[in-house]
Amino acid sequence: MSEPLSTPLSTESTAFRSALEVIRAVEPRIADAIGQEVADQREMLKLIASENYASPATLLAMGNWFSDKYAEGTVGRRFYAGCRNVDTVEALAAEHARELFGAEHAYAQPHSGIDANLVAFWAVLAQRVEAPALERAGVRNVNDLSEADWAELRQAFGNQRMLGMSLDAGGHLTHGFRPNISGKMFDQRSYGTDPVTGLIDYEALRVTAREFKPMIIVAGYSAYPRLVNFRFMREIADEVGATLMVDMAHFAGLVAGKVLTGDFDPVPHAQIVTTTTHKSLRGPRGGMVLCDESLADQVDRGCPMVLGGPLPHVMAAKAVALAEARRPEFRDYARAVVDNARSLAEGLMRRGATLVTGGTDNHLNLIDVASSYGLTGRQAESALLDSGIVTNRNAIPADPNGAWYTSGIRIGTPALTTRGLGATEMDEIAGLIDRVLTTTEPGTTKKGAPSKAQHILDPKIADEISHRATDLLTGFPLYPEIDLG
Ligand code: DSN
Repeated sequence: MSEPLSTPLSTESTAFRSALEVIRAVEPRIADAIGQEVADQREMLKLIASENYASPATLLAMGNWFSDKYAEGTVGRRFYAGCRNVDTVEALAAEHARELFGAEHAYAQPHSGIDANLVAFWAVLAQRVEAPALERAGVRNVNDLSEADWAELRQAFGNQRMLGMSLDAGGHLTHGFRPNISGKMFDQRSYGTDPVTGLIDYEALRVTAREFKPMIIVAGYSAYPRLVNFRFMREIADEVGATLMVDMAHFAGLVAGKVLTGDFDPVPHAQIVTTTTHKSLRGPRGGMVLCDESLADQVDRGCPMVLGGPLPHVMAAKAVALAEARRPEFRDYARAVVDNARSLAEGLMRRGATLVTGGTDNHLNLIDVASSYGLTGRQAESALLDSGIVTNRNAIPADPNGAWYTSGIRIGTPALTTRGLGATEMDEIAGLIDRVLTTTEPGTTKKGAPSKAQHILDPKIADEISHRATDLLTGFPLYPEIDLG
């Protein structure tokens, strides 16, 4: 009798298995941690709006010899010799980004979103503060300024204004808030949302901009479930002489996938656009800057201006992910992300949950768990995690529980959409979330006082939901092409 034929391992399985074997031979605990992380990600319902799953090609592109190369500077203008292959990689990443987003210029080096924003801030400061100072002094380089002119320029750098979206309306810490370096660099003022509709109040923004006269207006968010009209924002910026910067980290995948077009596509409207590459764009962990030609030279000075040595292996992965995002199927993906967020919203609201703004137009929803379920965001987040559902707490506008405990839970669909879940599954997930939150109660401190952190959830319910979440996911395997053995 002949032996049964075993199915040959896929190329991806062989690649990842071999990599783990090589790592295991040196530090088995790291190989175990990597294997465990894949297992955890496969089992959990991942609804963190800023997370996703990069493709095997993107992940593999990061583990290579480019990690061993220094390449300060940028393509064709390096401070190190021997960068021809890094130049190839960085130029390709930038080319894919320009083509994908229709941008005049792209800079693929930032290591993260914070870094991308810092590159952008300093590019604008260089264009609007440094360049005129050099011109006035009749020199080309800051090293040629007199001590007095240099002191004056340094004062001027620290004396500029920025207008950004308030944190509780969904803005980001790097948009001028004091705990972040942007808040220490700029005199910041915030714009918010209408207390009734929850939508950005553009007229109030215009009034604030006229009065405050910022040098930079920052648009973009990490917890706002609606569209932003970037044409309006540019009009306001032009009216007050501000540069419009858009941080599209959260919704870059929706721009790439042509779900956000026209007034809602930031690239044709803003002078400078920053992003991360690992959220809805589904690339490796990192950042990127797009800009018009007038800022290109300043942006390219990001390293060594504010960035440490580039990570060429990550730029290689960015190039791969951007090439994937240029394929027609990425548009289907981006559309499905938004459709799924809407299905989740409808499922939650039908069951009685209150959503900030009453729904969503993008990849995320914000549940007001305080008014819907009498919980803080911290309690809801922990109860959901006990039940195998990974979300994160988030402040809501005028949050009575502050930025630490919060009253909101932010849920996003980019990751589960990558796994192939659709409207039916979203409705079931809405039911699981609602069941966890309706059966969770606020807990108490050890001394019996009310606590904003502790929660009470019957472990049997948590187990039941957790099992259902895992069962649901077995129909949508993460990396079906990879068998780690
Ligand atoms: N940490 C990201 C998010 O979760 O929105 C933004 O920096």
